[in-house]
Amino acid sequence: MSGFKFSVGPWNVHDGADSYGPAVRANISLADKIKKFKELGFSAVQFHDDDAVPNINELTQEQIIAEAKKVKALLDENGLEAEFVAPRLWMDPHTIDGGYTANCPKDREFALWRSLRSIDIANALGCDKLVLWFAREGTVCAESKSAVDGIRYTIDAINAMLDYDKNIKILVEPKPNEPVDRSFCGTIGHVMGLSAATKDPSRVGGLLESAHAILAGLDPANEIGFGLAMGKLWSVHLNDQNGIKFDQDKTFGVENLRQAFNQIRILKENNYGSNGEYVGLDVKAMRTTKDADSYKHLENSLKIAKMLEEKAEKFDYALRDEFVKNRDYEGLEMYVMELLMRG
Ligand SMILES: [Mn+2]
Repeated sequence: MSGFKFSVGPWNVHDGADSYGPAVRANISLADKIKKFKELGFSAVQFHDDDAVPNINELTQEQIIAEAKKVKALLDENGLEAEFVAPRLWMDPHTIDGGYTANCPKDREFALWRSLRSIDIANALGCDKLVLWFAREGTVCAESKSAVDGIRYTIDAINAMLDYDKNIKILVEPKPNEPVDRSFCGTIGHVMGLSAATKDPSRVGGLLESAHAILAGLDPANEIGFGLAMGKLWSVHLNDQNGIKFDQDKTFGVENLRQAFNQIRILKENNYGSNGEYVGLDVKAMRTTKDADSYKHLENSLKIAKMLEEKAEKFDYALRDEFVKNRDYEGLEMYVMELLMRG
């Protein structure tokens, strides 16, 4: 029995289109996805603003809230919670140069408008978390923006969100690159610095994605540990990634099992989830996956996470302490490998 509650986003079941080719699977409706997420054993759903409210730009605030309430009813019918809402700022014609850090003031205003509407949607869905993935907050042409102004604009935008809703919590999801070449806020350490510079650091924390940490050349478990040490790790996107290249969102644990084990272990050791935090699985199906297997990568990620939970439960802390006392790290390492490799 898993001690974690798991969450997932509608984008984790997709048609397989990538930068080099069109869709290869049929689209599945949000209603069907939500029903299936419940069957698979998820407890909550994560949303982009326009996952919950398509055509959001065309609607008034009242219409947006009314549309979001329909999605809330869908969640209630299936016994699922909403975990968070994230403004999808990277897909819009207004944000081709970024959102909060765009050089054009009108585009920065648009980014804030979408963020405040995302808070409205979160309230309608009954959740108090807003996630900001800074997709285009950085540069492709390094001289095109000031990194100093970019971070100051970002702090101003977060402060406006904190003012707008006294209960909203902001979770920043760092990523060092892609689609930008250079991000202004690439790691959980950056996020904690940003949090400290806002008007209410107690409501600004982080979401760590395994693949994003690996893209930064860092260990995801230690990034998780940094957020936990600050008391500000409020969500995770567990997945896997083969080295420093494009963001792959592979099934959790399939590239580096020991690294995956250590992510689960550090979450368990620190009672992650005891304040209602979810373990999000942000994974994508392979392009070769057939329609009938549209959810297989999610099933596999859940299975692997739960199997690693069992391994973490078996981890012998007294034995670890003995190895540490004798400074026998060769022995400790082999113990971990045997724990992972033996049934
Ligand atoms: Mn990713």
